[in-house]
Amino acid sequence: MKRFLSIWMFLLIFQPIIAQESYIPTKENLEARQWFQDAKFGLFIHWGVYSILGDGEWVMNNQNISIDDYEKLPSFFNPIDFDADEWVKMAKDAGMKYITITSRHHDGFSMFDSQATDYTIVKKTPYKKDILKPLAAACKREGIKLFFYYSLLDWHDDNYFPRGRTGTKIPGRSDGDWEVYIAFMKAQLTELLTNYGEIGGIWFDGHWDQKEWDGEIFGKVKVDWHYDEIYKLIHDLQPQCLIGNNHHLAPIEGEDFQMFERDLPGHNTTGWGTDASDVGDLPKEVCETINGSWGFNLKDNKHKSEKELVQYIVRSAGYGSNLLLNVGPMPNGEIQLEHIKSLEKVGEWMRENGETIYKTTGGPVAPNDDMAFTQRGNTMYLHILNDAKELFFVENFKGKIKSMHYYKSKEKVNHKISEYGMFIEVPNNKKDQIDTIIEIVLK
Ligand code: H79
Repeated sequence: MKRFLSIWMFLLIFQPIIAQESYIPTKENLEARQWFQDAKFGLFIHWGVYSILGDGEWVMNNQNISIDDYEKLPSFFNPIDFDADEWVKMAKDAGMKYITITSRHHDGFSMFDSQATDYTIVKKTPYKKDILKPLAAACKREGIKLFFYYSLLDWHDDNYFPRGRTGTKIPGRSDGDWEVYIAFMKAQLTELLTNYGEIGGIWFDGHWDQKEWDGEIFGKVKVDWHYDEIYKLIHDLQPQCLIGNNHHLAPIEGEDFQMFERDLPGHNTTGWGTDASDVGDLPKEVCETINGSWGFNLKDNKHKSEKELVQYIVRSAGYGSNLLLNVGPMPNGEIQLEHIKSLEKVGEWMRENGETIYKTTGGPVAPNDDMAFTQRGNTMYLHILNDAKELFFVENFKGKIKSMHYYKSKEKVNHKISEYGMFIEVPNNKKDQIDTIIEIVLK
């Protein structure tokens, strides 16, 4: 009896993940996946009332700000300098093809007009305007696709109950009803997929909040996220809309792309990321910050250099993945000058070298410290990323070479192929500090 009870309780506590079963992506969806796979570079935007405090998007949890205190923030949020066209143009000039913005982060505050809650930018801020509306319009004008980040976890809504492993010390939270919370999310997702035209995708985050975690490995999920209903709802409303979920697991049925937070696919340097064995076949996206923070952080000066940013695009592409590069706009609606400048430089690089990135797949050899390969048809692009060496070796290089020259100068590249692989000589005077690109045309 005891044993029976414990199995029963186990099943009650650890719900299996129920996905959108027998999901067959539509033609529009498959085309959208191909578009996504080709896009290679997007802008992530973390913006919310937390930006006011200049301490990142986790500030409510990190400083244990009570519900009552946090609710004062919207009354100060008045981003009079927000200009959707400027953001979209900045992204486009940087060579980005899409924008993913936080419609609602873990603090539970909706940055859009929602009838499902009063806790929104329209109803609670002096600004009173939906920011997704002008952004959607600007994106449409400029041919940039718009994706919505949507948090599954919520530190503000009592109905996010049972609570997860984070936000537990935030004062003022009460018990609520999980099923009501699921219905709320479905209502909001319906709004997001009805009121803003065609949406590129939904980017879920927070699943891991409901996973057991002993500091080293994750256990089972404690709740039923109703992904079967949520994913079906999204695909029914907009079949082309790509679903990604930052759960750090292998893709679940119903998802259309797989994302990797702050790690290249197959790497798990954070310790809580996706295992190499869970990397699937869906289009991939790596996300990373332009400094060290997602939401605006006043004291974060770890701005990545042009070289670091470009090389991360190249390495991501070498894994066949997009890079979703994040900025955290300031509370006035402007993006930090340092970041605007960095993106301008990246844009210059992409204009000159984008041919070696866009519409490519990962190359035949996985990226390493020295290099990354991208490939399109019979052409391979070998990106030399280590400017401290002159001799390079590509292990197990296979393929018959028709021509091999520097992408920029068109000069021939000294190389030798043996049964072990290819030796390449890149003398210092031929090198580019950021990326020496070699074009290899195969027979
Ligand atoms: O939106 C940005 C972040 O706010 C969000 N995802 C990006 C895109 C994010 N939230 N958390 N994380 C990323 C990583 C957090 C990991 C931890 Fe944990 C939460 C470490 C400890 C608590 C994971 C969950 C490991 C244990 C529990």
